Amino acid sequence: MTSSGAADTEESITSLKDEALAGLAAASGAEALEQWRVEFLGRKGRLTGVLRNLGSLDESARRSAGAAANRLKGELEAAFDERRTASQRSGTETGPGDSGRSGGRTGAIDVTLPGRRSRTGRLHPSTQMIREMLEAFNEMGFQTVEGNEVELERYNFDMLNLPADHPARDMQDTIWIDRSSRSEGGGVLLRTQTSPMQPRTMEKQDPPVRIVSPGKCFRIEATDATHEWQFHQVEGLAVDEGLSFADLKGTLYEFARRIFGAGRKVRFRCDFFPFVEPGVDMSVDWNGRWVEILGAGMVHPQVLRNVGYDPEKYTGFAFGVGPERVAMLKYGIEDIRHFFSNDLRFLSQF
Ligand code: FA5
Repeated sequence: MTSSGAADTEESITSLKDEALAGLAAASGAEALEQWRVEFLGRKGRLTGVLRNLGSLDESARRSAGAAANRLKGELEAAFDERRTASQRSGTETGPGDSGRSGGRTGAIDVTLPGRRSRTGRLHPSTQMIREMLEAFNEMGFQTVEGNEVELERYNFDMLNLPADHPARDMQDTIWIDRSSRSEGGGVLLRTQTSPMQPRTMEKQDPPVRIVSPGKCFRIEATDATHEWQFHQVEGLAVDEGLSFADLKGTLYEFARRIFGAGRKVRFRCDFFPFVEPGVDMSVDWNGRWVEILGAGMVHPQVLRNVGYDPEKYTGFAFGVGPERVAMLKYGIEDIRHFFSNDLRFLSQF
């Protein structure tokens, strides 16, 4: 081939370069970039075509045109890599309206799609209710103390005026952990109530006492809409000189007012618990039906004696409220078994 053939080849390399770079600048999205790569750098692409034609040039023309073509190849590859990286970084591989054409290719990002909302956790409804109840009592001057779920028989029963042969022990069917030393009051159990926190607190401090103690309780129960085998209680205890039944009623009325509002009807009735005298329970109106939420009473003189307090000098009142029952009444929950069934449809309402 003549030198004019060499000049033609070099000219076509230059115009190919201009065309390729303009095309690359205009290519938007992963698909367009890939089309460009196939057209200019692919095995059957236009640059390969130029390289193939070099064979028809004489040796010196072939050498210079070959060098120019190889230089262009390197330039185009570098420009392509740079363009692709920039496109991936800006997240516009699949630009607006491009998602249909790319057909959801792996790795394609459509920046126009709305973000996915991440699910956040929240406190269990029992925990929320317990915190609200504790806040009400804390504001009335009661201090929060924590107890153990695994408890000694001595505190769950004996110190509370419930000796081993007392028939009232059957009121709460117990889940035992170790019964081997029961006769000495040393049996170990899952607490059936939070009341063991009464003697535990009084053993440690002198009056005045004013505490609330939340926690889980366990009983062998035939479960139904208002009874679970595991549930929570919030225990309350106040001991001082001169406390009377009026203080107990005033405290619990105020508690009900804070939780349910002033309009809700509550009712006290006589009840029996071996560790109080007199004993009561308090119920709240639920669509014309009374639902019991707590047991309470004046601390029995024998319980005060058991911890070394003088019942001639000190009197006190105590109560045990069930937060699941309170939440049922407050939020209209029909069945207590929802609380521990771990169903997100229920739990996420709170
Ligand atoms: C007691 O457990 C006494 N310790 C309460 C008490 C404390 C009385 C201090 C006097 C002085 P009772 O078994 O009634 O009492 O339970 C008290 C409250 O716990 C009930 O009103 C109810 O709200 C809740 N509760 C009791 N058993 C269950 C259960 N199986 N499932 C759900 N909540 C329960």
